[in-house]
Amino acid sequence: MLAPAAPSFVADDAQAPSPEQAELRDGLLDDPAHIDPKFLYDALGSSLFTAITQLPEYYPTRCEAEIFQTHGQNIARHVGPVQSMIDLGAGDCVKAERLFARVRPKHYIPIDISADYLQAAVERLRLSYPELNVTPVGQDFSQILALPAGVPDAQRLFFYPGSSIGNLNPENALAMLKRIRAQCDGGGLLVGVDRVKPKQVLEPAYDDALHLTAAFNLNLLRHVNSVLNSDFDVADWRHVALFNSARSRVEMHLEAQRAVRVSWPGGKREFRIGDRIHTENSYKFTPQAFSDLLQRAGFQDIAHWSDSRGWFSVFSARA
Ligand code: AVI
Repeated sequence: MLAPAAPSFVADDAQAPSPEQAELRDGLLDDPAHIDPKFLYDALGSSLFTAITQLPEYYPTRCEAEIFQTHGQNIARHVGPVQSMIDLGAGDCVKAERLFARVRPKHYIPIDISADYLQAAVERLRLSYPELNVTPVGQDFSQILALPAGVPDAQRLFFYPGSSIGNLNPENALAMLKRIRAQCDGGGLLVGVDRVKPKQVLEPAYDDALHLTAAFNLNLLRHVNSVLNSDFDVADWRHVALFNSARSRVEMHLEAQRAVRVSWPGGKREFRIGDRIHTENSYKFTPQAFSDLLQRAGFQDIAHWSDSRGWFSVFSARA
């Protein structure tokens, strides 16, 4: 028997925007326009971010490494025994790898929106740690945190380093912490948090002399073009980074350098010279403010460690 003809609604469905396209279109049509920072991380964006972490101006990665180097033993003691280490936004997995010797997980679950980028890192880890059970997950965990079947539910450690939690607005950060806590099953969370400091330190970290952060921000437009089939020309835009002290966050924007018309299938938007697209917030916390946030999410037994300059903190908290 012949297979039935394809139903006629298939053609219409093929035209419907994907959820990502709809999200981008809605953000571009908003006033002011905005694009979610997750679109910074295509393969090139992820490589650019790795390069940013090596810049002299971008202190968070080095400060966090210093904390693990100096206080690793005390941190591991507070964390306690770990069966499964769940790495949120794992990227190249290097930060978690540095902790393996201290926390000795049996299962490692790196989760990252950029699945391709993760795959290369996982292949490397499997060679270096043949006994470690590695289960990579390509997922945007900002909305739903779905762990693969088979992750033991006892002694889970959620690892959320690099101050990535600062890229969520306060309401979403609280929701994320609550989701993590709900899946901790009596385990805990180890999270890196960037601290409030003078804008003379903050702004160069997001607007470096080599213009790597500018390239990282502008590359988002290329990623958007590939997802939305839009016609952004990177040369029409410039990178802007500023510290908004009232909101305790560094903001990244893309600013139109001339009048620009951007089109995509089924839509368009005109920008005047100087109009901005808001692309990222990076919230900065005092230790007290972050400790309060953890408590509001239901965590207890909260401890934190800082680098020698007090620029960055690592918090350990139990569910
Ligand atoms: C990934 N995240 C914590 C970085 C930050 O510092 O907010 C992203 C970044 N944006 C510009 N430079 C780095």
